[in-house]
Amino acid sequence: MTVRWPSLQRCASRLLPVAFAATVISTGLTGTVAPAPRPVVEGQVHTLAVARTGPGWSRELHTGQPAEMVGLDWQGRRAGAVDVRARRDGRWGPWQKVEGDPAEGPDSDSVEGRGQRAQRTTAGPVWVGPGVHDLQVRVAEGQLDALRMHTIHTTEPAARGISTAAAATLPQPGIIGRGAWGADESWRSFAPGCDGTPTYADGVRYAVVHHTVSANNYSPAESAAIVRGIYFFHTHTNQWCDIGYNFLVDRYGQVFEGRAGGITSAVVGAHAGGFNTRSTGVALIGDYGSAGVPAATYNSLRSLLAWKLAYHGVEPGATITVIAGSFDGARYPPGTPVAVNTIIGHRDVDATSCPGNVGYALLGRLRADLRSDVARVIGKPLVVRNGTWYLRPWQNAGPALTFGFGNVGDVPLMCDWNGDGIATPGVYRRGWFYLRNSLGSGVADVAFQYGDIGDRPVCGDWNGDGVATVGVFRAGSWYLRNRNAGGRADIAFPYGNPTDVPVTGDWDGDGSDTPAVVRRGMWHLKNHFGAGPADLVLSFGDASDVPVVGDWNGDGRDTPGITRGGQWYLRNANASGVADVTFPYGDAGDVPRAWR
Ligand SMILES: [Ca+2]
Ligand SMILES: [Ca+2]
Ligand SMILES: [Ca+2]
Ligand SMILES: [Ca+2]
Repeated sequence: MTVRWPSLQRCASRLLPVAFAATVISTGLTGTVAPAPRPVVEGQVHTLAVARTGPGWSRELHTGQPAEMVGLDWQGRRAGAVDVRARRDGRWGPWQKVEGDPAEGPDSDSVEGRGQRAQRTTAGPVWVGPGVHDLQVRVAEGQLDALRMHTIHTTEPAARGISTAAAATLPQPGIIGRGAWGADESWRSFAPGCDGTPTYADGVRYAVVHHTVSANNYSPAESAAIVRGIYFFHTHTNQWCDIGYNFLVDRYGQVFEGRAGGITSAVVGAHAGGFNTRSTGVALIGDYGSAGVPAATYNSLRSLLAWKLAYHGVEPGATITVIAGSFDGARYPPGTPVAVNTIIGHRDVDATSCPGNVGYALLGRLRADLRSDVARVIGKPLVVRNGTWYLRPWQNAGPALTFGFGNVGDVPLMCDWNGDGIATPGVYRRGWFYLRNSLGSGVADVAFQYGDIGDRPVCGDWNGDGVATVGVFRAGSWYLRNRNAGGRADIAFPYGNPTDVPVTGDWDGDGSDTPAVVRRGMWHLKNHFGAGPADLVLSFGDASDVPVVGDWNGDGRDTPGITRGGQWYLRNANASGVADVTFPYGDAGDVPRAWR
């Protein structure tokens, strides 16, 4: 059987598979995979022709080493396509079209974009099924010089247990790490100029969705072998320093870590020429030119991007301006400002049809879904200035909701006083708390006396019942109430020095808020109430910064932030390190808080 495909269905790796009769499993397969024996991945290079070949040329090849994936390359930066088919049990399977893609790859001024590798065009790799020894190749399009075939033997070593990720707010989805899918880390220094060191950008601003254009007829157990095959091809044939994509999602909803460097970091990939810096590239394993995207794939892509974009403070669906990097054959010359959505398909920035017409058509729904996913749960900045509150709808964008509550000199608080899931304002004024249960100007819904002049007020859900209540910090001791009413402290203990800044948060995500003190840029976190040492000490900010706590990425854990002269620096981990998100909002002298 010969199936012809419209040439529009190209993509990043230019593989056009034929069969896509996969059985889609809709139950949650997303999860983590236990470490397994090191899998086998081996490659062979076969010279098919030393001179120029064109349409009509074909050749059969017997490989001693079994092959599961096949890629090709030829001399020069030149478009072309090759059909490949495999013989199994004495019968030839259908032809698969494999297209060369000059649009995929690293920016040309990067280490992996320079040199000899740019002089050849690569195509693939495509999945041909397990244990193939006999292959046939024919040129479908183009005049191809010095055509070579790369066969990749990539086996699945053992069955692996898959556990389902726990649901919370915007939790990190189960991601199969490089160790779990069997990445051979030595390949990151295989190509000339590659020393295994990832390249980082100063943040992630948008996501680029791809499809691998490899076949759709693989089993869940074969996905890791496909990822290893793509990794092998990208490092050994394309001569990149790692797999091009930052993440890969299979037809069954399994998510794989792509390029090394840390899933929470802004790792620069090689997936969208000229647009690799400050983007994260996610490849759907399969061909979505005409085949539908399985629900499991969509759901995992949605969970992955909700988590990843929230981590970097990206507003889903917003339009931003990015600057095109250098890339040979680029759609936009280097330095061109390009307006892009924060969730785009590869075709939006490069000359490619990636991620396929069906994949591309899903992006509108994906943007809307992610917008509501993320807006609901992330911590957003607010500042209070002379009794006026300015609440921003996104971390780095949007007009503020503005209203007055309290007076100059009041200490602002932002907590969920009635347990309806929405934080609203409160102020502390000389031993009195004034709490409001809605956003907007108006009188206090609750007012009571608790504490004394000079105390520093705090709020939080100390007992995990969903309702936030007040407390005060006085001379190194904490006095916490479990009701929003006057009376004696329910919890009292010494913790910190009188000059420390008291803050509170759910540092461990267990649903209850606990204290911390900030002392000259050092955060001393406690996960329970009582005297004694901190559970965790981390460094974030300087002595003159103003601490502000929030669940900035909506994953259920509060983490540090600081403001410094109107600039916000947010961290999404309770560990020392640099800011994950930074943006300007407000002025020096404003009191910063988080809301959601
Ligand atoms: Ca509330
Ligand atoms: Ca409570
Ligand atoms: Ca907690
Ligand atoms: Ca968080």
